[in-house]
Formats: sequence, structure tokens, C-alpha cells
Amino acid sequence: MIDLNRYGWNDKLNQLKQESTYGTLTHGRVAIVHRTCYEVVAGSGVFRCELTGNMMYGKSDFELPCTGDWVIFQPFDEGMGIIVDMLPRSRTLSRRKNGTVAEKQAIAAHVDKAFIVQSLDDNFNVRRAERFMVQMREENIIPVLVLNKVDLGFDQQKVEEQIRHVTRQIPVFYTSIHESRTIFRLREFIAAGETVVFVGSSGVGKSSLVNALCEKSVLLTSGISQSTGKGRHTSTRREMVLMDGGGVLIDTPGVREFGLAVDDSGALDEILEITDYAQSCRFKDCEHINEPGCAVLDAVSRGILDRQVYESYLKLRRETWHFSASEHEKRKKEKSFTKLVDEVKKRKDHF
Ligand SMILES: Nc1nc2c(ncn2[C@@H]2O[C@H](COP(=O)(O)OP(=O)(O)OP(=O)(O)O)[C@@H](O)[C@H]2O)c(=O)[nH]1
Ligand SMILES: [Mg+2]
Ligand SMILES: [Zn+2]
Repeated sequence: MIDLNRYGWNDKLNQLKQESTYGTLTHGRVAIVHRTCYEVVAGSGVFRCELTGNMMYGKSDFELPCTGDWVIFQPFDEGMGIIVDMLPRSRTLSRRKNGTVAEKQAIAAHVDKAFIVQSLDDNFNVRRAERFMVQMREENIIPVLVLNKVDLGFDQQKVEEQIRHVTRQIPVFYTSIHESRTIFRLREFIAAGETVVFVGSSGVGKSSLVNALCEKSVLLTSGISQSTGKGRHTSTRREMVLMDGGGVLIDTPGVREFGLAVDDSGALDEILEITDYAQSCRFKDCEHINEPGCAVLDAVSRGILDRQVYESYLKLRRETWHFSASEHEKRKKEKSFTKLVDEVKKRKDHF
């Protein structure tokens, strides 16, 4: 028997299940998404499940189950099942799909915390961290910055200077898989039943950190494998594992680019601390570009607000505007299309 509470199951989810037409069937959490099937952890074991046609029909990629989703399924054979429903999502980590303007891709659902992992070598980049922070804040996921590979040595003062504004907003951890003390502190920060997703570039040590936290090799890393003597494994899928003593960890493959899928820049203003100043701008609709009496520009010129943070803000804001404008445009088109179909139907009925 598997205790699903350890996987984050709770009263609220149970309530949602009761509201489903299939409330009496088995529920479970998606651990891995394969091309055509889903590995689902349920009370009586792990099942390989497929979707019913109904679940697939007319759905965008975003609406199909992703890692971390809670689903309801009908077991039909030893370890096999058919997914018939998915519980409503909350706190879904998504990003803009590569090569699209406004298409969202779901990465992990029902997430409590996100560990934004960077390694303290060339990979360290505060602008990239800000980008992740904005996305997390938008979804009400708690962002946490994890600076890994401290054992390699780095200029601590320089790093601290660059992340000062980040430190004011979110927790920051310095870690190394070779220093158990740092792993211990990170583990303490993950409560039982809590879901943590790991994001960041390839090679920063996401899978290694998951293994270190679990105190065993549950995931392949690009380290040298002791059994084969070969190295260079880069993660290719999102995978959910359980940490001893509670905590659900979701590892993700490193991404080159993380396009924002943010619909309103409120989260951005807040996390980059623009709101603090914007309240004092002369005009309510001030865009903080060249307006007279702009308190944000004033803060920049007085050196209270770091110019690089301000520039990063403008850049990210442009991106969120672009995303939400295109999304609204898309919705409008869909609506007018539905209307057209309805009219055609009505006309048909008429004849
Ligand atoms: N020195 C040092 N090396 C580390 C540390 N953490 C991970 N590594 C090494 O960094 C390399 C990459 O680690 P992975 O865990 O595979 O990185 P990843 O972030 O999962 O990479 P992708 O799966 O490609 O996204 C491996 O060779 C690890 O052994 C650390 O704290 N210190
Ligand atoms: Mg990995
Ligand atoms: Zn302003």
C-alpha cells in the first residue's frame, strides 16, 4: 500500500474528487508522462495509464495531464488503467511553448515550491533567476534560489551584491552535493506532503540535488556512472520522486530558454520591487519610461533602484505584454469562431 498523503493528497483534493462524475473510481498522481502513457502512483501501486478518447478530444497540450497532476482512472488489468478525469489544477508551473507567441506549456501541477537551481560558475545569472521568479509568483508558487556547486569556489561578495534584491524577496540557499550540511539545510526546508519542482539550465545539478536529498540514486545524472563507467546523462523527462521523511520532488530537464507565460505584470512589479516606488508616481497609469514625476525613474537616478534591475523589469514587462496581448487576441478569435459555428448550426436547424 502507498500512503498518498505523503504524495500531497489532502481534504481539499478529496473534495474536488467528490465533485467529479467519476468520484467513486481510483485516484492517483502522475509521476511521469511518456509519449502515449502516464505513470500514475495510486494507493495500491503504480499504474500505466492511457487517456480515454473523451479526455483527449479537442484539448490543447496545456489541458492534458502533466507531471504532478491528480487524475481519476479505472484500473482494468494488473498495473494498467484508463484515465477518465483530471482534478482541477492549482499552482501549475508553466512556460511559453518554444517557438510560439502565446501558447502555454504545463510543466508541473500542484506545486508548492520551485527550486531555481543555478551553479556558481558561468551559469550564475541573476537576470535568468528573475525570469523564473516572476513566473512562480504569477502561479502562487514559492520561488527559492538554490546556488549549487559552492565547492568549486566563487566570489561570494560579488554574488551577494548581485542578488541583494532577490534575497529580500525569496529564500536563497548555497549548496554542494559534496557538503552534506548544505543538503541537510535544504531538506529541512521541505515539509512532508509538499511538492517541490527543480528548474534551471542543463548541468547545474538538479538531478544530483534530488539524489542527494533522497540519499540515494533515484535519478540518472551526468556524473560518471559507477556501473558502466560512462558519464554524460542529461535528463530528458520530468519525473516525480518521493523523498524519505516527506516531500515530493519533481526533476525537470534543463531548458535553454524559459519564455514567460504571464498574463498580467503585477507579479513582475512586485517581485522586482517596482510597486514600492510606483505608488508614488504622479500619474496612476505611469509606465515609468519618461513620464514627469515618475518615482521609479527617480529611484533609478538616485541609485536606490539598481539600473540593471530596472532594465530587466522593462524587458520582462514587454514580454508579458506581448504574451497576454496575443493570448487575448487568440481567445477573441476562438470566440468569434464558436459564434460562427453556432450561427451555422442555428441556420441548419431552421431548414
Ligand atoms: N562540484 C560539484 N559538481 C556537482 C554538484 N552538483 C552536481 N554536480 C555535477 O554536475 C554535473 C551535472 O549534474 P546533473 O545533476 O546531471 O545536472 P542537471 O541539472 O540534472 O542537468 P540536466 O539533467 O541536463 O538538466 C554532474 O557531473 C554532477 O556530478 C556540486 O554541488 N558540486
Ligand atoms: Mg538532470
Ligand atoms: Zn512611474
